Parts: sequence; C-alpha cells; structure tokens
Amino acid sequence: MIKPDAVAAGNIGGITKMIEDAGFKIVAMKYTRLTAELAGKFYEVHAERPFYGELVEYMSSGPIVAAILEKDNAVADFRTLIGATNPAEAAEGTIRKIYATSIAANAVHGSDSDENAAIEGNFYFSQLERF
Ligand code: FUP
Repeated sequence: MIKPDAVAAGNIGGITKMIEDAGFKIVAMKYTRLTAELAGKFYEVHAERPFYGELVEYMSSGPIVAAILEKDNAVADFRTLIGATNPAEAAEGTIRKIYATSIAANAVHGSDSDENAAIEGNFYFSQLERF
C-alpha cells in the first residue's frame, strides 16, 4: 500500500519506480480510499495497540494505492526495500527514509508474511482483477 501521506505528497510515481527498479512485478494495482470501518478491519491485528485509533483515522484520511507485487522472496525483500517502521530508523536509500515523514505517516505498508500477503491481497482484489 502507498499510504495517504505519500499519495497526497505526489509520490505514487517515485515509490512505484523504486518498487519496479528493485525487481518487483506489479500484478494488481488500485487507487482507492478506505472508510474508517475498512481501515479498522485491515489493521485488526493492531486493535489492542495504543495507536490503533490514530492509525485507523490516518489510514482513512485520504486515498491510497493498493498493489499486489510478485518476486522471489517478496516479503523479506520488500521489507528491506521499505525500511524500518519508524523512518528515523530506516536505512539510507529505503522508501521510508526517502518518503516517510513520521512513524504513523510512513509512506508504505508491506505484508509481514506470505500468509498475510494472501489475506491482504484478497482484501483489495478479486480474482478477476489479477493478471
Ligand atoms: P510495519 O509492519 O513496518 O508496517 O509496522 P507495524 O505492523 O508494526 O505497524 C503498522 C502501522 O502502525 C505502521 F505502519 C504505523 C503504525 N504504527 C504507529 O503509528 N505507531 C507505532 O508505534 C507503531 C506502528
């Protein structure tokens, strides 16, 4: 996902280019906006965390871009490409180091396992929207 801060700042193109340059194939992509209810569902695993309310509010505050990416070792390689959750700790050259402004407005989301990648892909895309 390209998050609301990065979409609002005009960074869809820059981030997508970094993703493609790193060898990921985009197999589905959508410009959309989450309602608070849908954002709450997407981040359900964080429901007990203190930042959940703000996270849901922020993730439904503006349009986002959702995508399914394909690559060998995609989950680990994508997390390396995006960098640490907190941009202050993200390595040089990572998407979050370049584009994120805070731990909440951290430009992108990446799935943390193959299992969650499948769940999150199904959240956004039907079978007919994948090629
Ligand atoms: P990540 O897997 O890097 O996206 O990070 P997490 O799954 O731990 O957190 C999900 C999102 O919750 C982050 F992208 C931003 C938000 N978050 C906060 O706002 N504050 C925190 O202290 C931790 C996470």
